[in-house]
Amino acid sequence: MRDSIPTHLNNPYILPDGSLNVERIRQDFPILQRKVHGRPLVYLDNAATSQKPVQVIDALADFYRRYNANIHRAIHCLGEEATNAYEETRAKVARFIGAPSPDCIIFVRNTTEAINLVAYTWGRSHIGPGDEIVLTEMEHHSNMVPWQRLAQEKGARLRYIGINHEQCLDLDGWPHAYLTERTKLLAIGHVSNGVGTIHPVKEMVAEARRRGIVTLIDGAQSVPHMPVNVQDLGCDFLAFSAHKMLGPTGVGVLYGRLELLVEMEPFLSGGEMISRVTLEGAQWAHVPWKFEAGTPNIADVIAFGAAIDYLSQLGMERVRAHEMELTSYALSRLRQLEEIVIYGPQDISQRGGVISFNLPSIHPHDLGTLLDRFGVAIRTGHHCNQPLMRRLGVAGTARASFYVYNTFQEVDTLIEAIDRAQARFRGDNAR
Ligand code: C6P
Repeated sequence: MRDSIPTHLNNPYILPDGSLNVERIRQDFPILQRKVHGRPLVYLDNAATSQKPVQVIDALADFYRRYNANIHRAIHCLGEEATNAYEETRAKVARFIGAPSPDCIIFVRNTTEAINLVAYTWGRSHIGPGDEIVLTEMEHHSNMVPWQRLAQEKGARLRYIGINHEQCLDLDGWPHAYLTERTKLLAIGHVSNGVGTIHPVKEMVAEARRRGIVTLIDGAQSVPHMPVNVQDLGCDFLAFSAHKMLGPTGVGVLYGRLELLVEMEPFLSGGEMISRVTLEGAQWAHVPWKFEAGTPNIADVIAFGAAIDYLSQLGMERVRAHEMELTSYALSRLRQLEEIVIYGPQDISQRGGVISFNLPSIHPHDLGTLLDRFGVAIRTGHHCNQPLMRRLGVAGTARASFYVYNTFQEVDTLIEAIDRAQARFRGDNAR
């Protein structure tokens, strides 16, 4: 992959061989300097939320220090600067995911809200009794519960694509067994946050579109980690969160195909989303503002723009290449541990930078607690994937997830910490 990526000689984040200069990147993340329980922090919980570079932190502070004002209303200088910076982030997001226009980008709070927006607006007016919505058993609750509620309200039916022994989608019988003349929506995750599987969403979306079925991709775990282009994927909706891609919390994105957004009803209503209000009723503002009622999260949206700049400077192909190398190394080391069960496909090209595993002798929560004592932060539990965990026959897993600032040395620290946790646990249990 590296050979195809041009090296930018003036880019300090790229090494001469075209890979990420991780040591340089790490200097931008103040939190990586801190210690946890007296040890250097090894942050491997990036699927939950990523850390923030100084460029993002500074952009946030700079807004409040220099040009804090409400947007789209004031004609004063501060209001104009704030509006421009906010709308500039919309344009950056559009370019980042290959959207045809900034008008296709709606700012919300997070992935969860983006999916709910579609369920409440498009879903309410297009799903009726007997209609079918196709999901997978691997969906995060955020791409499952809104559809369960909608189906219940409308008398629609949910169909779930199952999984195979490697926790890939079981596509035997696809598409005929799932996509029928009653199917109205295909809503699927791009990368599983539970086990790291990358799904063949482009091919699945193409089958759905051929049948006139609307498609939604939950990109919470793909947009931060690999090149994602909505025109290439061909999806109607894409949802993702800024906080998982170096940006602040409280900002999410819904990309929507313009024709659909234009005909959709608003989600929340009130100020900012109208063009005219009388005592009798109101007319809506144009897309995307029709979907952004009230004062939005101005500062965080602007700081998200700095996160997009940062990732763009790294190059998403390099981000993906770095995570593949780390994941591959971590898998090779983890596989040497006795009795470990690692979930997800063997083929590294079908995996994101997420490794979910279980050690039969230690409950994942106990492992997580012991690793924390070594400064290693992982996530344990069901990862908002209860149906998937049930399918795997476990209450939860331990999960390490990587990002641009993680190193091979940190993988070694993880393995060493697991070794010591196992030894300690054996000792404790023997007593
Ligand atoms: N997954 C994790 O630790 P929000 O919380 O709205 O920003 O993102 C929700 C969400 C939706 N889809 C997928 C695939 C996700 O991974 C997440 C968030 C976190 O795995 C928190 S549960």
